[in-house]
Amino acid sequence: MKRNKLNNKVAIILGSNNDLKHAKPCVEILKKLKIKHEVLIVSAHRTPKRMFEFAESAEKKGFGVICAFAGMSAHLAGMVSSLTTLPVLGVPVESKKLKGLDSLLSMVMMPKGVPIGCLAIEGGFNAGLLAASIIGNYDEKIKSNLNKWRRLQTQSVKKKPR
Ligand code: RP5
Repeated sequence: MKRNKLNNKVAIILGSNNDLKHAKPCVEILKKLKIKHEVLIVSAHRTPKRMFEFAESAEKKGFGVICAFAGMSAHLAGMVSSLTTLPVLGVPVESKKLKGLDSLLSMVMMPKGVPIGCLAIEGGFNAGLLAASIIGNYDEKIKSNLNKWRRLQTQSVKKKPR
């Protein structure tokens, strides 16, 4: 129970500085829902020790969800998930040559035993919303912010096309 009170932060980790633009929609919705978050560059293959340290300490640092953005042979989300039992949401980044299909398949086909929640290619906004749902399970304020946001979305849908 103690953990529930503390672990209300979302970590957004990027496989590369070049992934930052793809994570912007995630940051945007987390800000809107007033969810504490940190954005960090953690590359599975370029900074493996940093990745290890990040994953091992994430829970202690108050993170409740990890959103991992990576492209191409995108093993970041799976590798981080192998080192923590926090929920890890993987967002496949659109790559130049294969348009993100490489990233998607790398993430979505995690073998049995170490799961990640895989979003759509460029699904950063939904990753933020899903992170809010997870944190909302034990943080009433976030739950209420998310419910309000959903109500506004529903209200914004016109009955007739213009
Ligand atoms: C992955 O490889 C990153 O997530 C990035 O999407 C992709 C290409 O990285 P850069 O060469 O652009 O740094 O590690």
